[in-house]
Amino acid sequence: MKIHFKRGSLIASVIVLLGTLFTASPAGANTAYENCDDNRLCLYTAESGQMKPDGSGSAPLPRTYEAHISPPGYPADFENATISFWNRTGYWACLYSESKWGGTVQAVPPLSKADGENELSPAMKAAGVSSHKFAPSMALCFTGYERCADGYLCLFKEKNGRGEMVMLANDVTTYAPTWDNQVESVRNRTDKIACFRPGTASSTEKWTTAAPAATYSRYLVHAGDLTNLTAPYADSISSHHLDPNSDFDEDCKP
Ligand SMILES: [Ca+2]
Ligand SMILES: [Ca+2]
Repeated sequence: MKIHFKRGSLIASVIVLLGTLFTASPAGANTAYENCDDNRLCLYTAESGQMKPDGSGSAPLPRTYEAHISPPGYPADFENATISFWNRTGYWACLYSESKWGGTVQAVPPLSKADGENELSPAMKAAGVSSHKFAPSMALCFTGYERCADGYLCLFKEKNGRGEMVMLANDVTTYAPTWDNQVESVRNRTDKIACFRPGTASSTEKWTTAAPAATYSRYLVHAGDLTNLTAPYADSISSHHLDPNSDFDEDCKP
């Protein structure tokens, strides 16, 4: 009887202690890094895994994403609203200051919180987190070329295949105003040579370089290649055609 009585007291004490723990925080407040399940990236609107009160009286929930969901942007209430994060996935979480994985980059290591050296950077705080993706390595946070599907010529508005992308399968004689003179990198996953022009298909415009002094009517990106565009081609191409490469001496000739 004595033994049973002692066990009973011990269990009762533990229950009282647990009760104390669970009722410790006042209603409506939230403690650090709550509501983040395993294998999720959780984005919080205040420092150290806290959520900014939303005026409803109950604690708002963080935004949480499974490791296969890499959104090009967030709903209005979460746009530029991230202040801290918990990456509970096994991937690097790549945070971007612009939508469509553009702008400033912050690579968050797997299984890390926004503490110490992993704090959201001042640059990112100023510009605001606007999109994210998951990557198997830190380096892959700094490129977006993987989005280009096989068989397409892909144009990107930022260097390294980042920012807005368009995938094309055919010749384009005149780029739309939203793309004209705005391409900064290219990936060619067609089986043809991509021949970029400084003007429209019918234009006689040429690029000129000073050292060496030369003029170019085409800029070539071979099948399977990817590249950043440098001067004078960056932010300058206005049309392209795809050359089947059946006549080596005549590649991309006007
Ligand atoms: Ca932003
Ligand atoms: Ca142009």
